[in-house]
Amino acid sequence: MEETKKVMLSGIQPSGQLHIGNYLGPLIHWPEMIEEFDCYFFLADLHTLTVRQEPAELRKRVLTLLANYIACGLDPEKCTLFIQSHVPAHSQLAWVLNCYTMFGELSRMTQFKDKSAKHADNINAGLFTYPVLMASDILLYQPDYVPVGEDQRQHVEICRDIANRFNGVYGDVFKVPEPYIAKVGARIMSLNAPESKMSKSSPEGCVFLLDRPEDILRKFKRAITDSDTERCVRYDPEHKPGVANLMQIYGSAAGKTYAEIEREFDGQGYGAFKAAVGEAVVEKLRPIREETERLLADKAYLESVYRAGAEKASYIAGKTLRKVYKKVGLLAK
Ligand code: ATP
Ligand code: LTN
Repeated sequence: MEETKKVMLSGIQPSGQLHIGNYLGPLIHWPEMIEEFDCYFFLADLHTLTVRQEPAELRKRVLTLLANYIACGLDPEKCTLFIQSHVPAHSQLAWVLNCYTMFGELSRMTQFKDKSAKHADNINAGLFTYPVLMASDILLYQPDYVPVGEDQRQHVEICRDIANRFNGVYGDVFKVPEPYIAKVGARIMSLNAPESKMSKSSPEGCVFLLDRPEDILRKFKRAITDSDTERCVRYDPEHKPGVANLMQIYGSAAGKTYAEIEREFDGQGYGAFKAAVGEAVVEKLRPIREETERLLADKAYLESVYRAGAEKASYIAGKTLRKVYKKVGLLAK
């Protein structure tokens, strides 16, 4: 039975603190998946080097993200949790795949365009070839599905293109994976600018997983709703994007449908609604924050988790890498 399980893999960059977009989008669904799939979840630390990092800060963020993963319900006994840079095969496959990826297709990536506009003083080659490293992360483990938020769809698509191109030359070396994108929560918007997605790089509109309850309540109290005259809670993302975003957050955090939320706040203003969303998020995040703090106090345990994860991941990744090296004609040692 064990061998027939489908494989799932995903990763998050330790580029800042996790926010509720990362959580309510992809991460919240991962714990259910570990029961059904053979899951690999990793921390994409090499990817964060595309933007300048403060070394001590980065090391701290990696441990915090690992603790967050476990606190969110990723039991290391039931899935493989590891750190990207601990498995050298990721960088090794990335070099080979760089030679099977076209300049033109990388130039069309929206994340590259966005990030190079944002970091105009540091448009490095790593930022450009980011999707090739991501394709390597994925293809090494031959997954069936890659659960991510909507903004990563294009990266999974280019990974499929690279895999198909390689398979076209050398036979079925890579499984071609599917993106796996949740419907609700796939795109949580910023609380103070509901037209842009909540993003670590714009911390002002973010609610972080480790925020204190009073800060969370304050952030929701100040959240932008809408300037329309009809001040009622109704799901209408086009005309009421601020309210729709809060409904999305409330729906995921409290497990309610939009119709239920509309009924609950029928005849009430935005004040009561925003307070309720804040409360629901505080309650949802409380156990995660407490467990993360507990885990961070136990460095020896975290170390044992990422060491065991690296060993398991390296074994699988090594098999795929050896196959690729052989196919392209590198002499085995
Ligand atoms: P950055 O600002 O550095 O780009 P980010 O906040 O967008 O970071 P990532 O580390 O790029 O977060 O994303 C981690 C995962 O969370 C990805 O699967 C991504 O699709 C998802 N994600 C990021 N932001 C949101 C959001 N606002 N709503 C839903 N999912 C999101
Ligand atoms: N690019 C992703 C992080 C990431 C990833 C991956 C996700 C790196 N490698 C492989 C899924 C599979 C991001 O910025 N969220």
